Amino acid sequence: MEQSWRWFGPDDVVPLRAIRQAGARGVVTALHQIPYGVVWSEEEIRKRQGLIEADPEMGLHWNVVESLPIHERIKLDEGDQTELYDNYRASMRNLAACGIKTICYNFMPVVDWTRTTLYQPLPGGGRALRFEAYQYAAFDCFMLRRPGAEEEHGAALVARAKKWFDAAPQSDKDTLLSSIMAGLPGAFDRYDIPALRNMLERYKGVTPAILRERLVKFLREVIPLADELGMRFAIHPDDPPRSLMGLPRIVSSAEDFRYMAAAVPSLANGITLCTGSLGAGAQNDIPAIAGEFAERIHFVHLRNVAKEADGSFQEAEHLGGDTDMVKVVETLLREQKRRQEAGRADWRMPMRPDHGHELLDDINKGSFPGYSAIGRLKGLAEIRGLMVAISQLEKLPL
Ligand code: DNO
Repeated sequence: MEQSWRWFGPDDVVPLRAIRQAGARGVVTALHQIPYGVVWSEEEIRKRQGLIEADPEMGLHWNVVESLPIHERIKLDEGDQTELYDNYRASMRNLAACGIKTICYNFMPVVDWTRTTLYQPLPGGGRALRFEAYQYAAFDCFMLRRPGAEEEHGAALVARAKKWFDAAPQSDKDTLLSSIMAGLPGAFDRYDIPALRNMLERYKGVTPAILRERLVKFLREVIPLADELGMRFAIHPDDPPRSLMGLPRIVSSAEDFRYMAAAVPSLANGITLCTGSLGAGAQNDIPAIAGEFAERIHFVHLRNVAKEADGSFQEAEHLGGDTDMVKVVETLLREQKRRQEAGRADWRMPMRPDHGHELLDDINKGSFPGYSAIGRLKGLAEIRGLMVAISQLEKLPL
């Protein structure tokens, strides 16, 4: 696999040289400074590419865009979207002209990945991302005060949530809100409670079936051009793979991928296999999903989570947690071999270690939540070890 690393651009406290030291060559990035819906010009793309490739000795290159974001009005199917689609396709053409052809994106309404705790202490002083079900219920029921939320969460969780909410100082509630909002990269679209309520209102009546239709509409607007340009789209699954704040989420299971593939069969309509996002859902068997959709996997995020009975989960070590990473990696290496034998020049899949614990000198460095240097370096090193072992034992190309 093509070992890669997410870089948030010049403002990322984890510099490009850390990527090289961690042993990756592929750089996964986005022009986070450009507002959603605005064209990524070839000039801006080349500028970023220039930074990444400035030192030829490091041998880094920009291999995946994560993400080319979809404007909320497309998910809302609001107003005339012609210009948004024209701009999106213009960005695709500009990226393709620069040789960048793998696009990661998501179709989560309002929020992206969502946690309640960004700094859960680990034994020995590390820190992890965590989703605590009763705190999320407290947010939904008593901070957002969403009608119907209490019934959805169930009595036991609501009772625990209420106890927490009544005792917690305002500063803890503020931290909870900012933790829940932390998943939106870049400087745009972070909401406070009134703005969130307003967004939820705009999604009122949007069922999963309706959102699915909108996703298919988006795919029909972009996948034909992706085919023409030789680009690959890789949808990122919902994280966590369940409805949040009553919003529909439609990229959470094998069934959802089946629906997408049937609606727009081109292989350019592919997926990002994010083992951590999918792995937080009890409905998902990750090695089985990797096997079933192997030919559509254009990008891989490897990470593990440990689930708890009440719906809470915590980010585990990359080879710990509930997902059988050995099986997943073996399945992916087999798919690579199949692609190689089919004569595809780009048979190697871009892979990045997703999220890492904050470890040792990571603490208080100001890296983006989940994107510490040492934690991810450890994750990548463990996965690399696994890849090499499987490749040698099973005679599969790395
Ligand atoms: C979280 C990331 C996601 C991902 C987007 C892709 O750490 O994996 O935020 O970048 O959902 O569009």
